[in-house]
Amino acid sequence: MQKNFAAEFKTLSYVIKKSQRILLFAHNGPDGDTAGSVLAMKEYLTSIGKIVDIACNNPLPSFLDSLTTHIFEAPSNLDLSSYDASIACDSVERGFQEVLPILPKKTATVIIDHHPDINLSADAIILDATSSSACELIYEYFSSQNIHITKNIATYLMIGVLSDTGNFQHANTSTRVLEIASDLMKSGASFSKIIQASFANKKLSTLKLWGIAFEKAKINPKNGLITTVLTQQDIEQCQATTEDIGQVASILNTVPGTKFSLVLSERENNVIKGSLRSEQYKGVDVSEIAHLFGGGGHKLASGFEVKGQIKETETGWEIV
Ligand SMILES: [Mn+2]
Repeated sequence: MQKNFAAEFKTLSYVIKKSQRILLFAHNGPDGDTAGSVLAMKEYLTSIGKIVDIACNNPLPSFLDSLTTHIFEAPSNLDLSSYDASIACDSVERGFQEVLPILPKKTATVIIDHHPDINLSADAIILDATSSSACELIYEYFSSQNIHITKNIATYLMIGVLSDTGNFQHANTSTRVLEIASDLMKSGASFSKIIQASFANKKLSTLKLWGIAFEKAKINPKNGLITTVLTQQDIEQCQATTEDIGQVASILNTVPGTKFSLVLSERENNVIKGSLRSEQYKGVDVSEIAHLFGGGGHKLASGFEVKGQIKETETGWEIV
């Protein structure tokens, strides 16, 4: 974290103090960072007597089943007018923008994010694109307020840090990230349990889907792009889910001689998701490509969505 959030942290602390009912929001297609963030927040807020719900348009990712008993509720199942405060954590433009206008004026709103180019307004915005994860920012908040980090909180924050740094492999693994991880381990976060649940726990359906993705991968020697596609049919054929696609772009990006990776995958409602990855030493800013397609993200990890379907041809594929 490079910014000084003393004022925003003070506002967040005040909002929490004055609120009885708090709504946490996790982004669509929840990953380890958004989930770890809202779970850590829920654990803390509940411990100080608040009534807390977690809203998300999708259920808790199944890889977290062994690490938590909390659940995610669909926003439509909650009385959105009943909360004193709402805190959205990570990639807030994936879902929270739909909830914000529905919340009553009395509801205080807070955004905690590490994605650049966020265009939502809220009563407090804690946004730092140099942070590895939303969980890193929440850790900084807890430590600024001398909030005790329990074993569960430590585990949840560690899930986000590990998830967004690719187990300390990506360029966002700063010395601060390692200090935080060390402190979280001292507080009882089980590194091996998280790795086992989230990274080392690959179902056969996931591996089969990866097999299809790797089989189809192509390298463009002109620009160093390694790319592949996954259709809805591929996903169904392996009895996999869209959750299983998450790591494909990062793995392709490890192929020697490539500069960046792109995975195009068909989602529901005629949407194609593009996931882009690169590494610091490769010197490519993938967020520039994501911007061309109306998406966004970081220099080394970005995404976009376009309408259409993937049509596979003899020479490759096209979007129709
Ligand atoms: Mn994140």
